[in-house]
Amino acid sequence: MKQTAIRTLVFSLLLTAPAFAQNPPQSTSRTGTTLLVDVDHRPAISLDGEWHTIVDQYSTGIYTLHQELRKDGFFMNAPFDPNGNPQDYNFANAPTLHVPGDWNTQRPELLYYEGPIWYEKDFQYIAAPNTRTFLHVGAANYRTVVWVNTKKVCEHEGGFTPFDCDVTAALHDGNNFVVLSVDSTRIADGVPTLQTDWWNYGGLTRDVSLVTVPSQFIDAYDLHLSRTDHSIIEGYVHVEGASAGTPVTVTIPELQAKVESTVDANSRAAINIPAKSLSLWSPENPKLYAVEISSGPDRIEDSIGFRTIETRGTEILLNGQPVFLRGVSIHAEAPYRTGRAYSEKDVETLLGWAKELGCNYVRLAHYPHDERMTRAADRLGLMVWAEIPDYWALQFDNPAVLAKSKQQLAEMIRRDRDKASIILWSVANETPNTEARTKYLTAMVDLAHQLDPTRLVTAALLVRTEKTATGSNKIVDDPLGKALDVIGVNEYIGWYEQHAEGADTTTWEIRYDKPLIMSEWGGDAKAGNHAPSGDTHPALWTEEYQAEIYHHQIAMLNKIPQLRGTSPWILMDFRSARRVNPGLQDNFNRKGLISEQGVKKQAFFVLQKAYKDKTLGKA
Ligand code: GCB
Repeated sequence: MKQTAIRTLVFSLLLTAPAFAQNPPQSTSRTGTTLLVDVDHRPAISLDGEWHTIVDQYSTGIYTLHQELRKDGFFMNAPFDPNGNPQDYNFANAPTLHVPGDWNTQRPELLYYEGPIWYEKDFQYIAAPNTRTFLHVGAANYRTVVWVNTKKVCEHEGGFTPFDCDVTAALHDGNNFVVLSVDSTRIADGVPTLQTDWWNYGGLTRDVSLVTVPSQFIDAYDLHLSRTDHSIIEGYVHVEGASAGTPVTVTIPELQAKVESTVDANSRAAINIPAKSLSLWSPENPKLYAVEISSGPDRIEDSIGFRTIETRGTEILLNGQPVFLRGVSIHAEAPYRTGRAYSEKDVETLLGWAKELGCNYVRLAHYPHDERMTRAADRLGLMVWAEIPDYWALQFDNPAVLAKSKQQLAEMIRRDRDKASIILWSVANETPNTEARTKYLTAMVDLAHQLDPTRLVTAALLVRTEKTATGSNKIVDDPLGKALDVIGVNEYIGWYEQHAEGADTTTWEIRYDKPLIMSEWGGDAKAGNHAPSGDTHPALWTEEYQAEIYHHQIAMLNKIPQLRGTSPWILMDFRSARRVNPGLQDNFNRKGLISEQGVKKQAFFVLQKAYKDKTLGKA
């Protein structure tokens, strides 16, 4: 079979250099038609575990001394022969790193490392007739090149979305090996770009597996509740490689529903399922249905909840009913051990804390989290704001960067469109208000709507402040607001501006007739750092002062009539290279309600009370 690397993921099969700054990839376009979905429900050979690794600070594995591309690079995985030609590497006895997992927290000497690291793993494989096999990478930060048995099979840019390389033609029966170069170098034209307020955890941060599918396989579907008729599930199934007329069957056993359809000339079958006694998904009733989709020899199973989400004026309507989002922002930082979160245990802990707070919603900042997180949100009944790392000052006038953002948005939507929990796609966080930015992000909003017309699109905006006689007036009029369904706003009254009491004299003017979510607010406290008892003016960085910020913010937020949700910053302290104040920060952003070691700060209980008593937001 001809080797066909996935066209939407492969920038160029000829381009072999992983030191990408010199070799910017061709811009990509995504159709999503040959990518795998629902991978966590498909049978797979896991390649998780120990991988041999080589830290390659100078990209020696790819470049000669004159910076030419090597033909005998590390991707050849040549066996070391002490009597042969001198060879500067030897995967066979190279130290290992665990996959999944960032490299920074696995070896003390890699904590600050940014650059390329090579990964190698041997595995056994026996081909099955009429199938295709993909190497699935859950996420690799930031740029990755993959070789199988010395053949280059794909490249991917973007640290938080999955990719699947077609490795069918590169594999043979018996012993095989895969070599990946993962380069975490921050680049100006990357998404995100050079500055972020989180740790640049590098490596194969999520699961890696081999997934074999029939040569004609289900590669995309969208099954959702009709907004106009709550007794109809509608959508489509796409079968890669299927010619017009190929049958598709969708079954929901619990509803005794079985629908047969056929694909059209675009390999896509329209689906319409009458579902009268449907139990709708909501935080109070996170009902998921087992759904089976089959076409020819391919069959997949999924767990899907059915609900609608829309806006009416300044209301957010879940299943037609107004809803208030009681939330918290969460980074994919692993509790207790630190590092990138990836396991069921990480997810259980983080979302368990969100439930304990009384949340019905979480903002998964600032990039797509592990799929376990959105699956768990589905099961636990947490509505989700899902985001791509269009963060701060991207190169908004660079079309190649826009292509990267679009690719990441498409990958996120492709992976997660089957999750009822996700109600909001966010296209950006705190971007500068410039014409180039507005044009760029409006294109992103349009793409989100086009790829998924069933959900709402948002972004976290910055606000303008005007002084008033008694305090200040916050004006929300960022022109990007025109394109959004829901306006997100970040503000830090009591931390980056004014004292906590400043919230009492702040008024809000929202110049959009749309729902508003206060997507960030809060302040830092070092767990265990307390003000003296009876201190009526606790100092910054104490738990008491952080709690005070929460008290004043809650009172202020309740006065904003069109407020429909909040996700204060943030559930847990997280590692950040920008936070270098010794003794207080030590490379952690301390705005967590909980420390990275699981210690709850006073503000946790302030917010918990407001959420549980429903004294923040409408009941
Ligand atoms: C923000 C950013 C967030 C930062 C936070 C902070 O507005 O969106 O990523 O971590 O402020 O702590 O400054």
